[in-house]
Amino acid sequence: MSGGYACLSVDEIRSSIEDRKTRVILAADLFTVSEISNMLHEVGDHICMLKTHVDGIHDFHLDRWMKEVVEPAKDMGVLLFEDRKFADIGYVSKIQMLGHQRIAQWADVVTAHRISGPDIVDGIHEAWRECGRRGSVAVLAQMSSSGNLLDKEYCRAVVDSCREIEGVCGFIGNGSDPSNISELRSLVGRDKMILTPGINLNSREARMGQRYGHPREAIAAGSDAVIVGSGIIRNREPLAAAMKYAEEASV
Ligand code: 6AU
Repeated sequence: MSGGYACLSVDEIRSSIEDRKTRVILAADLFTVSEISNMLHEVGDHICMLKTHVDGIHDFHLDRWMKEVVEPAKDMGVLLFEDRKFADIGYVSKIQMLGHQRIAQWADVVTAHRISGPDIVDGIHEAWRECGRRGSVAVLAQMSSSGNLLDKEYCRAVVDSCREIEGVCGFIGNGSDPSNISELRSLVGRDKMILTPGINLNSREARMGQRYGHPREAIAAGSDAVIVGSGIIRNREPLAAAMKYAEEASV
């Protein structure tokens, strides 16, 4: 318990990843519930979490979402990771968790920025508690996009202020540069996770300021799991691509 709420612990999340035998988190940046459901069914055996941006889904409908995405993912043992990047005050983050997409009802992990203060973590957990559920927050310590403002000093302040918070399972670290991951790991220690976007076997696929690194280098530098979107979902053969990323990200 922390701040009066029960959390999904780092150990529980790490053991769920181990059970799945893959360190690939799928960034399912697709536009309809069916596309996401179909992708989950296609590559589900090779991923440990399904990362979503529900606010980007054109036909989002909660009943369909629960039936076609959440229930199958749970049956597979795949954790649901909503990358909402909460950044508001604690109370507003809570109401966003409980808003029309009902993130608190189905997400196991959500992302948040630390910029507004540590109460954002409490707000998010209050929403889970009101739904009778547990989850955990991954806080952005670095970003993969070029020109971002999360510099070394900010990164250190994020880690120092969140390392002891039980409701935080870990940090988002930049996969496009393995030295960023090594530095983050030395700040974080072993007790929290590092989840790593900005991963693609083909760095030329980067667009709109995204930057990419290699999955094997990110894991070797200390990442717990890599977040892969385009490398799998835009591949002509998503299943073969997911298998390849899972193999490259194995230790
Ligand atoms: O592999 P991509 O480039 O197609 O997709 C990358 C995914 C997207 C981004 O929202 C997300 O990773 N992402 C994140 C997070 C928190 O996951 C942080 C970041 O710094 N960069 C980034 O691309 O769904």
